[in-house]
Amino acid sequence: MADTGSKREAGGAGSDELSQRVKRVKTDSENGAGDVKEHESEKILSEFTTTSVLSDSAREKNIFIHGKLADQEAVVILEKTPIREDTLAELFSGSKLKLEMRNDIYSTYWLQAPPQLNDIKTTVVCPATEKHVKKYQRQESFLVEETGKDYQSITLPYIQKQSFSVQWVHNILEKKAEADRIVYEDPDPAVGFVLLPDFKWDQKQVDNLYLIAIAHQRDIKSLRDLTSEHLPLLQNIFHKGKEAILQRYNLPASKLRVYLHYQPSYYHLHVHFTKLGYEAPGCGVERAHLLADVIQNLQSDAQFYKTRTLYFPLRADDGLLSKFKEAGRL
Ligand code: DD3
Repeated sequence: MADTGSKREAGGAGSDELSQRVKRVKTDSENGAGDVKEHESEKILSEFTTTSVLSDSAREKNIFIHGKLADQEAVVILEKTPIREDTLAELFSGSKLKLEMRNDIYSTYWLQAPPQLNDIKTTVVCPATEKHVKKYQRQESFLVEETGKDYQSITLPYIQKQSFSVQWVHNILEKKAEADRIVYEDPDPAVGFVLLPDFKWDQKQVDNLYLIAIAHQRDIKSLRDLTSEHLPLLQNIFHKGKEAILQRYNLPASKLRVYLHYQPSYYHLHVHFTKLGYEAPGCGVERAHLLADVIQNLQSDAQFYKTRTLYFPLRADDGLLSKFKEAGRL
């Protein structure tokens, strides 16, 4: 890949990248294997009817919509993508301008970009559960203090009872989905992992790079399960993940934020790799734990994450928050 300037194009992002992506549309209930054909997915949103707008952000230029897709509950997420330096020439030469106003040396316009530069990144969750709908509803959040004992008596029973589906994670590990998006894999069952772009990332510029490393081991739910036993796995993800990102995207470790979430949004061990300076959702101090710190903490205390009090935000409608309230911990 040629380095064409200060803003590199992200590797693997060709002109038919969007069509590559829609080919992979599938649902949990299909248990992995049923790809929707490209021509079928082109029009699926023409049948979408809006129930309500769950949230939107003028600053982030996105909107989360709850609605119905052929009698099934669905969540659709629309997001305008950043303007890329490598498309500027095409944008200036291929667009029409409509004057809005002129005043002295100032003038404003509406630029009508050619369709290929006007993509809106779209995520469809269908059939969506109540949980999916709630996840995107704007909500107040509360900081919870979870001791090691609270984890055993409140959080663990709750997550076991919920049995959140990680079918999509297994699909990735088994190459039933997104196999063509894998950036790096170490297939070792004990210390191996799959590194691939998180689907929040449009992969069109490295500025908002976001990859996830998913462990091959399936029995680690979260940070709370980690002990010094897992150091070889964590160090392997840390070193080989950074190396793979340097190779593919030409980004050195000094430009990366490598961290775990607690609470995670899915209970299968994974590590986030985002570009430093990109304020990815969930990278704040109340949820993110730097992998480098996690490794050091486990090196000095094998049981660190089993015994420490951990703090994390929960949304007002989160079932786990009710459990903490019932236990008089909030
Ligand atoms: C998810 C967290 C999870 C709704 C939404 C997202 N990266 C994923 C399926 C495939 C993926 C992800 C759950 C779900 Cl919008 C419910 O995220 C995924 N594939 N974050 C990739 N590459």
